[in-house]
Amino acid sequence: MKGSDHPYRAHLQELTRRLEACLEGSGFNGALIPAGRAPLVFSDDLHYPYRPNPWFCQWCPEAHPGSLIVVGPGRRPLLLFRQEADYWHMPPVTPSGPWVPEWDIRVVRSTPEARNAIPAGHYALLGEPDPDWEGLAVLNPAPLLECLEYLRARKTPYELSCLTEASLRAARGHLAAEASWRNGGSEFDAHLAYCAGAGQHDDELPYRNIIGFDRHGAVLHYQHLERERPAASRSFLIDAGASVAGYAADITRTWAAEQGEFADLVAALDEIQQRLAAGVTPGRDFRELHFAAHREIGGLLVAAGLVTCTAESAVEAGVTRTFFPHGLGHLLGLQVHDVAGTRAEGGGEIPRPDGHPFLRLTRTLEAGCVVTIEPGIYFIDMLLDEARADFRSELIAWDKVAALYPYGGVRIEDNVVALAEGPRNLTREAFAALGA
Ligand SMILES: [Mn+2]
Repeated sequence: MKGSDHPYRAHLQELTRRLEACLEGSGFNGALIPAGRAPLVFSDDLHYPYRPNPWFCQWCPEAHPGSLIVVGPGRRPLLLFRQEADYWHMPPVTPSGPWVPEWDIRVVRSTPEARNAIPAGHYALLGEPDPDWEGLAVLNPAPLLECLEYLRARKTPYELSCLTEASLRAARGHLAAEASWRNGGSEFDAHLAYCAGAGQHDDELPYRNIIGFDRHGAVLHYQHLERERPAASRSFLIDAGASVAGYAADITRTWAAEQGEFADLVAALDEIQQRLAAGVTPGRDFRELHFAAHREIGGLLVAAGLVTCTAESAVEAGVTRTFFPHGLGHLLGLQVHDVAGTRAEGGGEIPRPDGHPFLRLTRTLEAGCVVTIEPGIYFIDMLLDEARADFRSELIAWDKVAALYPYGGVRIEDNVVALAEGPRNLTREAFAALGA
């Protein structure tokens, strides 16, 4: 593709329009956006992993520590590309992607050189406070940041292509990790297989892999990787993503070792997940989709014999929240839980519904919004104990809970784009492209 018709060009134009609209009346004539740096560990000369500033990634596909961009209406974007004179590390290679012709790129060797290269102007700075850039700009003015955050939910075709690539990478990792589990690997082995399959190491992944066998599947953000393989593993839950040019995939799959009640539960939840994903359309209030998930899960609890009441009573009594205690999904993009999920247009918050404190997305979907759809059913000690201690106890079939308890839980999570012509499921597309 030639530079001139690359979707990046239209993306850059859209970002410039958004910035201009959000700057209106502010008195600023542009923004400085640093790529960020990796902080030093206390009393050490080693750094924490580098996590680039997402605002930088949105404008510029190649983020390296110490770089800075200058953007604003009516000006060509300027990249001050930091190439330190350094024989301890490999300096970043001067960029050459299809986005390069759209930029003025100036290589800088030091902070003073970068500061001197910034054209005169009244700027806002978007990013972490950093002594390197002190005194040059107003740090993160709230009205500007809120305006830009709100708009970030609408993805451009360029952003959708990055998210599509990220899903493909993640799907390759998922297939490799599943194979490792089926072939007798430990949680740690599955993690290594995932990284090899996705072609990314830990610091490149958008979040730490959640890889849980058996009961570990009941820990929503299970953070360990057991080195020992259990004698026999009956279930495998993996929540793992990948990133491309700063854009994240966020995918969960759950596998049963053998046919039986747990495999049936996984299959039934998969059907529910796909029905909910079909509801990702412009104009849909995500809170309503979250409630639809509760009604679906109520039906599944009845069908699986896990409750002794009707689906409606399971929802009303809060029993569905015992088994499904998190939100249906969240915005996805430059951050895995992308910004402004509860932000109203023009400012203010759209409240979470009572009793649903963990729902990260309360907005009405627009064309180009990318969300996760991730219903789950878990057997979590803390929540089961709470339910056992009150009126919910008689609504739950405890013998069935005991039978499924050793499997931990099920979550199925896809990344879905709301589009006028109907939802696009990036995750199912990626697995299908790999023949899975
Ligand atoms: Mn997620």
